Parts: sequence; structure tokens; C-alpha cells
Amino acid sequence: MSQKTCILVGAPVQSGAGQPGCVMGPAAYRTAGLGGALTSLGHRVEDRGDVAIAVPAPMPHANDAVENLAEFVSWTHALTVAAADASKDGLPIFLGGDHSLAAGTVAGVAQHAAALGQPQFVLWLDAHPDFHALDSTESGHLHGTPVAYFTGQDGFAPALDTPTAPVPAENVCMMGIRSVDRAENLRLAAAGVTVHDMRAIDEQGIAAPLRAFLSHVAAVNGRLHLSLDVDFLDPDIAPAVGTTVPGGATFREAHLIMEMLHDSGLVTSLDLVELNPFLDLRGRTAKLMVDLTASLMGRTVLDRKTRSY
Ligand code: NNH
Ligand code: MN
Ligand code: MN
Ligand code: MN
Repeated sequence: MSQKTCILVGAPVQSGAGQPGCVMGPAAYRTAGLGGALTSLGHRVEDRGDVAIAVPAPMPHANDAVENLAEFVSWTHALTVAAADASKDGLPIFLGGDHSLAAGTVAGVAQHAAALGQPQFVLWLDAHPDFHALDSTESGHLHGTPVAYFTGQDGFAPALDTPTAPVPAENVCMMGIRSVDRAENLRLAAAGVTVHDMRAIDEQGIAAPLRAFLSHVAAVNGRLHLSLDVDFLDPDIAPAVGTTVPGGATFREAHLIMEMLHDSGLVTSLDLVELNPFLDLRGRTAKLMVDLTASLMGRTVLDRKTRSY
């Protein structure tokens, strides 16, 4: 990737998670040196600070389990605008915040792609598919819903309208999936999302399926949003998340994905989500997420031209 303008947008959202702590995420990324890591790679960095919402009036829902719906609606509106805006000026990096923020960030970047006349794609790295609608979530934690929202599935009205530029479900590729609720399973298959679960990665590795997806995105001149949930990673290397699931991606798999994405030159926006610094061990997870972002933006161990193997 050549030199980019990276636009840091803090999204201290925690209303979609089951426990508090994600509100501290943006500060943890800044503390772990995200900006400096990007400038040292030759990129320009513009930090727009944190997006904020006013405390909204409660919004009830027929599904009694649903928590913090009004906050979800306000964040989705605010982040759609912030993401569409930042996309015009550079490569937005959204510092989460729980994963419900992706309802807005992806809707916003997809709006920009539509204005450019390019198709929007999403690479979803997560233990979970986050494909519930408001009517199907059992936990009521709305970080389990953003993919259904930004692909324009039913089940969000009247709280939210369908996004102006929904991402076609076939343009979403998921990797690392290993915890899927029954309602999600049925809907994922019906919608046509590509899901590489951990079983598939164990059998094929990550390189082959990722390469196939990236060559498709390149062939149709697509824009690619990467949404990286901390729980994609194995809990042993990334403990700072409220929803750990054993058997996650290794350090080496995760870095390989980032390096391949860098080489592709296709990534146009990024979410860093679900970091809960309250659960971290001496900043280990925050630092790993910063290192993965650096790999995505061009950090290599050895300069390619001088490699001798
Ligand atoms: N599917 C579960 C739910 O809806 C878990 C979602 N939690 C996540 N998603 N962390 O990435 O409650
Ligand atoms: Mn709860
Ligand atoms: Mn998630
Ligand atoms: Mn997850």
C-alpha cells in the first residue's frame, strides 16, 4: 500500500455489549501507540477524536430481551454520517467500541462506495457472525446484529430504516466463525453470506480462501472494509474481550491475513472492535491490535527487496 491518509475515528460504544468496558477502547488504542505506528510507516494520520451521541429516550421493542435499542439507533445514525464523511478524506480507522458500531460504519462507507460507483465488500473476522435481527436476538446484546443491518435484512424497522446503500450479503466474507446461534445459522445460509468457519480454516488454512475472496474483489474493482473483532483471535493471545471463544486465530494466522490484505492494496476502511481494556493484561491485547493494524498498513519483518530466502 502506498502512503495513505489514515483518519482515526473513536467510537466509544458499549451499549451493544453484555458488560461495560468497551467505552475505554479508543483511549487504549491511542495509549498503545496506534497513531505513531502508522506515521512511522510513512502514513499521514488525522485523529478526529471520538464521536458522541446525546443520551436518547428509551425505545421499547416487542422482543423484551433487546437492550439499549435507542443508543444503538443513535450510534448507527451518527457513525453512518462520520464514516461516509471520513471516507471522502482518507482511509477511516474506527476505534471501537463494541461491534454494534459496524451497523453505522459499514452503512457509511458503503454509501461512499455507491457514490463512487464501486461495489462494497466486507471481510468479517470474528468468532461470531453477528447476523441477528432485533426480533431474533436472545441475549438482547445488539453487537450480535450489525451484519444483518448493513446487508439490509428484515427485522430492524421501525427503529431503523434499511441503509441507503446496503451491502449485498454475497459481498460479505466471514472468517474465524466458531459460535453461531440457531437463528443466525438459518438466515446466513438463506442470505448467501460466505462463511469460512474454524473447521474450514483448520482444513484449508487461511491463505487459500482469502486469496480467492481478494481476487474477486479486485476483479470487480471493489472497495473492501475490514471489520476485526478481538474475539477472532485466540483468547490466549487476546484476553481483553467480553465474549472469548476458545480455538481462535493464532498470532501467525492473524498477521498473515493482514500482510496479504496489505499486499492486495484493496482495504479502504477498518473497524477495530470489542476491545475491553478493563479485561486486558498489561495492555497485551491493545498492543496486539495495534501491531495487526501496522501489518495491514505495511509493516514487514524484512524489506521485501532485501529478502534472501
Ligand atoms: N451471538 C451472540 C449474541 O447474539 C454473541 C454475539 N457476541 C459477539 N459478537 N461478541 O461478535 O449474543
Ligand atoms: Mn444483558
Ligand atoms: Mn463481533
Ligand atoms: Mn465476536
